[in-house]
Amino acid sequence: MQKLPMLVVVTFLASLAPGVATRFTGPEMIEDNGSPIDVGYYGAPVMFDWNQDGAKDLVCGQFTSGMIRFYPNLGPDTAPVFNGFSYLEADGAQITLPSG
Ligand SMILES: [Ca+2]
Repeated sequence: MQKLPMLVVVTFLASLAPGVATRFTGPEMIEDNGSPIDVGYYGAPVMFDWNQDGAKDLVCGQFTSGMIRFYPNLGPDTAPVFNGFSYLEADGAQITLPSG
């Protein structure tokens, strides 16, 4: 089965101020250390400051084995930088969800 790279982010170019039109640009590949991130299908990525360092990180499911990847953001929210991931754990065990 051929996997598709995770194609996600639509760049948000607008102020959230009332009355200001929101503009979107085309999709961009999210990269980890210079290579597109590939989690298979149904990744459901979320940007959230998981490690509470002030920068939004990437948390994303992975089709194979149903594990959840955590990519800490090493850059600013406006230009995130990812360099590796770990799997989320609870009580010392990797979190897994039912997967196909
Ligand atoms: Ca963070």
